Amino acid sequence: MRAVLSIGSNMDDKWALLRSVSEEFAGQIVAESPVYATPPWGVEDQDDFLNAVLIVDVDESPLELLRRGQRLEQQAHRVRVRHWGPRTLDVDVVALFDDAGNPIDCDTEELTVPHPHAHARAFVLVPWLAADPGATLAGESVEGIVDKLPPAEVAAVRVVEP
Ligand code: PH2
Ligand code: MG
Ligand code: MG
Repeated sequence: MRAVLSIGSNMDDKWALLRSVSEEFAGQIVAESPVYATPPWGVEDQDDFLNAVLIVDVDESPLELLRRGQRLEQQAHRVRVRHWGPRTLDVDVVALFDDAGNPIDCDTEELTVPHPHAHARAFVLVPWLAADPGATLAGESVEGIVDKLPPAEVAAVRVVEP
C-alpha cells in the first residue's frame, strides 16, 4: 500500500521532529517534498508551521499506519490542548493507494481517508504536488485543485532550508 503522509510541526525543534518521521520510514520512502514554512491555518494566533509530505510504501493496514504516526507524535511529547492549536508533531494520513494505484478509502471512527480537509489546504497540497506532480485526490489532479485555491494561500507556502 502506498501512503501520502502530511507532517507538520510548530513547536520545539521543528526540523528534528520532521526528520524523526523520515527516519522512521527510511527504506520505505518513495518521494519526499521539500520542507515548507506555512502560516497557521484554522487557529491563527500561533507560530508558523513547517510542513512536508512523505510518500511511503508500507505493508501494514491503514489503522496500523495511523498508530505508527501516533507513536511518533507521542515520542515528540505531543499534548492535545487546543483543536488546530500548536503541536510538536502531527502525522496525518492524507491518501492511500493499493498496489495497482487505485485509491483506498477509509471511513472509521479513528481514521478518515482521504483526509477530509486535504483538498482545501495549501500546506498539504503544495508539498504533495512537489513530491508527486501526477498526484490525484478523490479522482481529481492535485495540480488542478491547487489552481483553484486562493492564490495568496498558495503563495504563502514557501520552501525553506534548515
Ligand atoms: N495543522 C493543523 C491546523 N493548522 N496550519 C498549518 N500551516 N500547518 C499544519 O500542519 C496545520 C495547520 C491541524 O492539524
Ligand atoms: Mg493535521
Ligand atoms: Mg493529525
